[in-house]
Amino acid sequence: MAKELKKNGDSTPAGPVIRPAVTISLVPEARGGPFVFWDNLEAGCASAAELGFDAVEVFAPSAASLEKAKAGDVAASHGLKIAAIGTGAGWVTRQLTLTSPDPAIRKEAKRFVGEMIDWAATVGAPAIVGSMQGRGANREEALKLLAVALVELGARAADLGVPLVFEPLNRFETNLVNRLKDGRDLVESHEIRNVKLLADLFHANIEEESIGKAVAGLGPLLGHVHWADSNRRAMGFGHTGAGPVAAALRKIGYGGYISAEVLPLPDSKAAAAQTMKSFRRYFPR
Ligand SMILES: [Mn+2]
Repeated sequence: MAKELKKNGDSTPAGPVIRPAVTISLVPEARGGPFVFWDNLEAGCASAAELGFDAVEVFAPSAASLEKAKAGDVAASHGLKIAAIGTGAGWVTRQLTLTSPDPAIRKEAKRFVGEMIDWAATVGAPAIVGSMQGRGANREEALKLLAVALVELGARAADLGVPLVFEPLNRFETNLVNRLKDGRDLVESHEIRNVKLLADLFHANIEEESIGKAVAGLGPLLGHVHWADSNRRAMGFGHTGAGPVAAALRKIGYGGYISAEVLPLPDSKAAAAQTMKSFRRYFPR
């Protein structure tokens, strides 16, 4: 909150601050996935800090692994916050989903995500439910199960003073919630509380008529952004028009992170550096 005022001495509040974050995966089984830094939290944080990021988003095997790694302390030692914690390792490593027809799998998925929520809250961060939504052979039934899970997990996060973040995914990754408006409709129904939406611009590029309009349509329900280009590379390395998206974020007064959930191409540092270049272009401070 140190940058509430414009640097030129104008005392007009500059509005909510948008901050850059970058992903670090600590999940070997996720190799090939869209994460900038890999395997080494300390080294990833050092690079992130050097490049000027404010925070890291961590994709970890479990809440216990984050606790053991003292992930909050490692980030803080580099002057970084934890922007968010991904929960998809439950799917990647154990095929858990919140909408499995098998109640034992659903129960274990809820336990897995619940522990991630609990740990993330200790560093003031939200957990993200993306691939843990699963894909349903019976879509209507799966959507009901998803709503039940989000009611429960949203309440758990609320008790700890953090939101839960839900991420619509493109059609090749789920048949449940593909578009941001569908995500909004879901979390505004079924007594779901304290659940915000994640706008992943790679998914949005596939599913939305207009990414900017879809993002603007979320208003205050927008809780996190995955700042990725059309091909899942760093913004600027594909063909998404970032300008209208940045304008939409400012229009709705978004004050969270834009996080680079992108492929480490041509390499991790180049992807991270390109992300900061696009951040500085579209969100000059
Ligand atoms: Mn994403």
